Amino acid sequence: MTNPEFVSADTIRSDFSAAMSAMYRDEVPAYGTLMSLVKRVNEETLDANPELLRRLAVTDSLDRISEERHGAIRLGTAAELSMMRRVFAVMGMFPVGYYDLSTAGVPVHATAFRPVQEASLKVNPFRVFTSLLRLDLIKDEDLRREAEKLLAERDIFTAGAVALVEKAERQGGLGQDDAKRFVDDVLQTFRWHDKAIVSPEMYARLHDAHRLVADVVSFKGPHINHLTPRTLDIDVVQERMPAEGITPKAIVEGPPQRKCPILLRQTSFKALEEDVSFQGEDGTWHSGSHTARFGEIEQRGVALTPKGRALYDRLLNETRDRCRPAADGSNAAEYLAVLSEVFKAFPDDWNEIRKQGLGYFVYALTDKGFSSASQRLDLEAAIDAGHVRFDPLVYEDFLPVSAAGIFQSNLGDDAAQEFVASPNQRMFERDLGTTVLDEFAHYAGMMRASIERCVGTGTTAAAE
Ligand code: OOG
Ligand code: NI
Repeated sequence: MTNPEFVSADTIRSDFSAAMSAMYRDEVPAYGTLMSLVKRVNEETLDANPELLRRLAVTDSLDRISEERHGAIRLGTAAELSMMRRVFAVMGMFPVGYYDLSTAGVPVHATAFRPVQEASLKVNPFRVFTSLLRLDLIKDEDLRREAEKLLAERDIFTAGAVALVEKAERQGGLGQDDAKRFVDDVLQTFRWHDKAIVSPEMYARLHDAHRLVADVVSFKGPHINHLTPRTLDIDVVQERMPAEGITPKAIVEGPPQRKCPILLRQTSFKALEEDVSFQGEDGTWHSGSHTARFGEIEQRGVALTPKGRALYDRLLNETRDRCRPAADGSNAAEYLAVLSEVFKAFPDDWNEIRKQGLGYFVYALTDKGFSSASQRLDLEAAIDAGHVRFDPLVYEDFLPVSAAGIFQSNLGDDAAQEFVASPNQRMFERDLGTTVLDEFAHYAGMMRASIERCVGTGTTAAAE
C-alpha cells in the first residue's frame, strides 16, 4: 500500500524537471533564449493549425508540450549507472531502449530513463538520455587504468541524495519535505563544475584519447550537457535561430519535413567553449577551457512499428549512401534534397501509415460511437462509420543515428574515430542492474489496450 502522505513520483519528476530547467537557464543563457523562441513558434503553429490543436486537445497532450524536455548525461562507471537508475525510479523514470553509439565513433552505450505509463507521460514526459563511457574501447591501457582510478575515487551523489533514495525504496515513497530535499540534493549531481579534478596534462591525455573521455573523467560529476524543449515546427525554429544570435548546426537530424511527422527530428547549436581551471601537480590552478554543453530542440512524430522503423532505416541509409552530410555543413542543401527525394517512399497520410502497419496509433470511441455502443462493428467499419477515431502515438524515445549526429557536431570532425562496432546490451544491463524495456513491445501494448477499450464498448476485432 502506498501511503497517501507520499508525494507522487509524477510530481517529483515534474518538480525536478522544472528545477533542472531553472538551473540550466542560469548556467547557459542561450537555453533561455531558445525556450522563448520555441514557446512563440509553438503558439503560432497552433494558431495556424486548428487540426493539430484538436488532435493534441483530444489526446490530452496539449498541456505537456510547454513543459516537455529531455536532457543528457554521460556516466563513468557501472556503480554510477546503477545508482542513477535508483534515483530516477523515485521520480517514476525507467530505462527504455538500448543505444549503441560505438558504431558512430562515440565510445558509449546508453539508455533513456523516462516515464512509461500513459497517465504519467501526460503529466510530464521528462526523459534523460544516459550514456555510460566504454573505457574498454580505449586502446591506451595505462590511460584506461588511470581513468578508472579517477572515476573510482569520485562520488557523484550527495550523501543526502543516497539516503533519500534508500528511504524511498524502504518506505515506498517520500513525504513532502523529503521530496523537496530529494529534488535539491539530486540536482547537485547535474551541476556544472568549473574546476576540473585533473591536471592540465591529464586532461590533454584524456582529450587526445577522445574528447568524450575527457568530458566524463575530468569532472566531479556528470553535468547535464543539454536540455531540449519540444517544438511543433522545428524548421521555423531552425530558420529563426540566427536572428536570436544562435547558430544552429547545418542540418536537422532525422526524417525530412512532412505533413505527418514520424519519429523524431532534432537540431542543436554548437557546444560553448567554457572556462575551466585545472590543478597542477604543485597545487596551483591553471586556466583552460572545455566544450561540452550545447542547446538542442526537437519535434516529435508518430512512433513507428518494426516494419515502419525498418523502412525508415532503409531510407535513411539510402540517403546517406548517396550523400553523407559533412560536419561543416558544406553539402547541407544537397543532403536535404536527397533526403526528401528518398523519403517520398514513406507514406505521408495518417490512415495510410496506419493501414500499412507502419506506425502505432491510439483508438478511442467518438461521441457517435458511444451513443451507438450496442451496434457491434469491426474496427475498420467502426472507423469508416465515424464511431472510432485514431490518433498517432507520440514517439517518446531517441534515434541512435541522430544522437550520433548530435554528439559529432559537438565534438568536431577530429573526434570521428573508428571503433569496432560492439553493441553489448548484456554488459550494459548487468551494469545497470536490470533489463531495459523494449520500446516496440511497449507501444504495441498501448495500442492494443486502446483497441480493447473500444471493443469493450462497441467494437469487435483487433488491428495490429
Ligand atoms: C547525448 C546525445 C543524445 C539525443 O537527443 O539524441 C541525445 C549526449 O550528447 O550526451 O540527447
Ligand atoms: Ni538530446
